[in-house]
Amino acid sequence: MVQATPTVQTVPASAPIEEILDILHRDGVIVLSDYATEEEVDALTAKAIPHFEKAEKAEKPAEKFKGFRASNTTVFYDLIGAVPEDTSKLLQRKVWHQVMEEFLSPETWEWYGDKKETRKGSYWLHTSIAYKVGPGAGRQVLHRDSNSSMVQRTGPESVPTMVSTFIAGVDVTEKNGGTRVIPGSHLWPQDRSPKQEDCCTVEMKKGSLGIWLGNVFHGAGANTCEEGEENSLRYIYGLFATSDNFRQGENTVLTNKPEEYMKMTPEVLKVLGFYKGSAGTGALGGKHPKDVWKGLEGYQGGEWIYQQK
Ligand SMILES: O=C(O)CCC(=O)C(=O)O
Ligand SMILES: [Fe+2]
Repeated sequence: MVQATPTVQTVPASAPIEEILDILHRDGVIVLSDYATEEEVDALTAKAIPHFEKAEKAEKPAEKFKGFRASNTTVFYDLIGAVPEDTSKLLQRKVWHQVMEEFLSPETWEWYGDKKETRKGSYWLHTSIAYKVGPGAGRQVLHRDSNSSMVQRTGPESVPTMVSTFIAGVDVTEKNGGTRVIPGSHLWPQDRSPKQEDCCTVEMKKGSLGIWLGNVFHGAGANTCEEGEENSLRYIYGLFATSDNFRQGENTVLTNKPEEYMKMTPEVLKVLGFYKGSAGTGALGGKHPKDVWKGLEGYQGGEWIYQQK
């Protein structure tokens, strides 16, 4: 049997929402062209560049090629904090919200006495991350973003806990390392591992929005451009969403003044939300909030009594 080559479908961001959702249900991935204007993304990139430079200066050489990210890749977290005005505009498009409403707002029901009560969930921003992927960058490991929620996927019946969206800051091509995805892999059994042969490239024009469900396998492609070639730096801006039940019952980091937190021990600060969670979530600029939040500047911490960091 001849295997059909997988492809990613591109439709205008103004296409009927039913069409967009049908494609996403079927393939788990789509590109929406003309999501943002060239001027909007150029303005964002101009403001992002100093933050990339700062991140590059802060990088320890040993960290450069290791871990989850591909080589020759600079990312900075908390894009909405770094470039608030331009980023928030990109979060205001109706279609973005319609997609999240569809995939991250599941209904759940439970017994209250002998009555069944149904509640509908909602979504919120998980992370906003800016990426600059340069010539020589290698392929990133194929992965599912939903794993950052640490809810065990069991198979096609597991709903995504995240949806990943990326605005193209330049024309994204196979040559500059466009993300490799496996359409349909959101419906795979859990024992099937991803292979590069199953992938195709998310190619998109500047200003497009690539969307994939958090349970779709994907990973950055290799950037085979020469230094200085047009579009050799692949700028993309990730706006990741998650179901809004992944949070504390009370927003405890807002309940006290900084001077009160300064007196608290590390284990108390941990349960209040000043440390990243076990999956890396709850970070501030990618770090433990207690290390970077201004209100805790100079915090000495003291002893961990009940648990280790
Ligand atoms: O760089 C890319 O194209 C994809 C990045 C990615 O998959 C991620 O950060 O989770
Ligand atoms: Fe990813």
